[in-house]
Amino acid sequence: MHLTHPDASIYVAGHRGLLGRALVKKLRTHGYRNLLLRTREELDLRCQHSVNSFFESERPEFVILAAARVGGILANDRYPADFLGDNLLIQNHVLDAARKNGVKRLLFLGSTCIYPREAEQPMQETALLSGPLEVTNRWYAVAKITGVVQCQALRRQHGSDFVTVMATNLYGPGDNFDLTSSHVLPALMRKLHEAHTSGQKRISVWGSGSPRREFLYSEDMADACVFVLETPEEHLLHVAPDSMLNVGYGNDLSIRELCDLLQNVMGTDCALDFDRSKPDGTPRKLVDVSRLMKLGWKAPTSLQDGIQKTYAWYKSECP
Ligand code: GFB
Repeated sequence: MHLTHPDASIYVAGHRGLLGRALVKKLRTHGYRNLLLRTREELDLRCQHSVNSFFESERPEFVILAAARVGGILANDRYPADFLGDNLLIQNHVLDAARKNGVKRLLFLGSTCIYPREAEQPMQETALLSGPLEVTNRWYAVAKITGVVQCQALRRQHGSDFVTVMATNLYGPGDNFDLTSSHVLPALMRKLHEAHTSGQKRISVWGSGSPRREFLYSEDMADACVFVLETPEEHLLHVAPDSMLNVGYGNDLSIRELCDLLQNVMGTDCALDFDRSKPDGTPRKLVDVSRLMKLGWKAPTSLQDGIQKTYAWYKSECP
């Protein structure tokens, strides 16, 4: 059942993360005033007992599962057991409790790394499980694939209205700017800013610069999530019979081109040193967004504008 009422109770799991904070802002803008929010300290989603107690006492009507252990290419490689294990625990507990407590619709956040490394571009939802995964993030990918397939299984066996959205690489205000665990866009933004302000004027860019990535502004992703929650089930399943929807910007660029765009928007002029001892990861992962476009949603924020907004936030929060 889709979201219609401003008093519907909506549990946003992971509301302090990059997407979670954008979701809370977007839901409030849309007039939803009954949001259930718990920090990690208040509710450890890796603990099944705590998750069950929370669902039994609060009985959320709608759930957005945006809580996950996430990170960039190096963090995925360094902490494979956490990326696989923590994500499996979180999603198993939440999906099970949501099903048992009659949640009306749940939105599960997948990722475009669930698709095979050599999937045809742009990648369609039907590419799921059609070939081998990229090695640098297969731990995380296996966990997310399990979540997507579990949502499909719960729908099939129990009729649960659980929908999955596959987010491309997100960026925006509140992102992780830590240089060892972050994704590429915030890492390069910070490196350029610090090199520019310190007068050092050179930055290290991991890999060859040739991999291509698609970037989506976090507030656009939040907008897509609310749009999907508000879409009637029959429309949604007509377009997405497997209840999977890719969410992307619609085009991609190489890491070298991303550096040029960042420099342009940020007004920096640094030399780039490509560090080929670091992995490139998947060569390309552009998603096919035609399902969501058919339903009537398209990302409104250009990469240039999104970078501008993110940089303004970065300068105000981390000067
Ligand atoms: O964003 P990123 O860490 O992860 O890296 P993925 C994207 C590309 O940017 C890789 C290069 O080719 C990196 O080598 N890169 C260049 C850098 N300089 C840097 C830098 O300073 N920091 C970082 N982090 N990268 C992630 C997955 O894959 O995508 C996650 O690891 C998830 O599990 C996420 O799926 C959406 O795009 O390769």
